[in-house]
Amino acid sequence: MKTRLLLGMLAASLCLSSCSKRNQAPPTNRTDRSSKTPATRPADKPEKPRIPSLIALDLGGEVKMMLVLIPAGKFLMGGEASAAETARKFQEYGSQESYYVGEHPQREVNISKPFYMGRWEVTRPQWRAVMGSEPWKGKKCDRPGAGDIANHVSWDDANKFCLAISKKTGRKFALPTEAQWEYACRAGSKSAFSFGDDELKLGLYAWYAANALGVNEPHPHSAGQKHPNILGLYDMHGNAAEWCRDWYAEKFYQTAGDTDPENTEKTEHRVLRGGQWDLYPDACRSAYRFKDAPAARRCGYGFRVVIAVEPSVDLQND
Ligand SMILES: [Ca+2]
Repeated sequence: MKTRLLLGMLAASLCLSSCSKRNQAPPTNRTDRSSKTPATRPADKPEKPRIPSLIALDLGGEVKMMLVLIPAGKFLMGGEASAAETARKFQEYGSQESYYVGEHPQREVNISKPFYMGRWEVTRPQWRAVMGSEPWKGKKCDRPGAGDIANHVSWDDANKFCLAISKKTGRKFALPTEAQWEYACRAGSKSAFSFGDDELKLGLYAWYAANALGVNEPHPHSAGQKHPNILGLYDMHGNAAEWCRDWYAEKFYQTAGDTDPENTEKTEHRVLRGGQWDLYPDACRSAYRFKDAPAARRCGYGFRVVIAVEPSVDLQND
């Protein structure tokens, strides 16, 4: 009886695929795709070249900058939990609800164009190759083990770098908007961090208070030592805080447009994202926003850059 039942189920299961095909109505007109699509593409319609997922731009002196392709798409921008819940979750670090209100309301944002983003925060060799200077030299965090991240740079400095590297390479470099930054950081995730919600895993992906400042390493660390996110971007959480293109406004998310939002309305501060080597996990979350004056230079401040996929597309520098 059991055998018969099994055979019956097997027959039924096979029938799900083969019988349904038999029962399909035949093509009723000549627009059926399989009968029209030629085996090869006509010679006058060449296949569109594939966009490389990683490019390396030569900055001279054997210094290169690698940039990762970030596809266009939609995502939920902003706090993964309410400001009150986030404050409760991170209360052991002295968190307060007011730290997180700027992350709300969480909203769907459309990043309408693909772009390339620096695989790493801008490094010291890259900065030297473009600017010929060393803004971190002699600062309190310039000490053995400080690694190769270009830090102690202001927003104004970072913007000058973008202008100079654009001139050098012929590509239009810019700082990412904070929407581009969070989209790239999240890499499809909706959790507190790009790898999930478990802050105990943060040390695998980030230099932050527990494994930098807290172990007497009060400085950024060299690029690419931790795990990248799923897009291949390193140190989006922690290490250097990253300047973004927008002016900071705490209520910007309440009024910003849904497609490629950017706050171009002047305020006293520019946006920083990703937390930094001396901050707690709450400030290294994908959604966390903070700010400083455009001229502020601090040991924790660095940046990464973006360029358009098509060289002809303009990315605005202020
Ligand atoms: Ca960072």
